[in-house]
Amino acid sequence: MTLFPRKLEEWYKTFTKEERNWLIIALIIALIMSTTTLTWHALDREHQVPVETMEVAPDVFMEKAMRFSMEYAGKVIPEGVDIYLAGVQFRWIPKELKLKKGVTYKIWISSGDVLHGFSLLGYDGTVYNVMVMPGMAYAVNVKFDKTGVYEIRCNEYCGLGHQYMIGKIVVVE
Ligand SMILES: [Cu+2]
Repeated sequence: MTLFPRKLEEWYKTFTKEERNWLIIALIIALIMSTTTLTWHALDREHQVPVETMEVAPDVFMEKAMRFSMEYAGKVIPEGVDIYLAGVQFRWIPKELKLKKGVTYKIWISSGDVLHGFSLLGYDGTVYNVMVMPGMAYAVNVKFDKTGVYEIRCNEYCGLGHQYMIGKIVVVE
């Protein structure tokens, strides 16, 4: 079989009407998405996720989270105390955080082993999503305006027990 090079006209065809219309629609969507993203970034500084990052060895962070977990087990975490939350196959340490309503807390999140995801959904539609990489800690500022129980879910597939990786935030008066 012999291959013949194609002529330039065979490669470059002018747009059909449908192709041109789709291109215009795609450009409009891209424009709307970039505008809303930039506007949100400028207007809502408090909900930027994460607000801070730092490098940390997984075992060092795990120890911090374990110590924090033991110190505040069953207790309401006071205002101004930084929270340390570690994701590890297949649980969160601590598995439950008791927080006060209306108080802004800084939660440091990291992983003790593989890649995890921190996903927190609020009743008011607030969503926090952070990718949790081992070796990095991410700070997220959270504030709850309503009491109740909020779930922390791992949103990055991390192994066979991934679906059981559910933490809890209990917000009290
Ligand atoms: Cu997971």
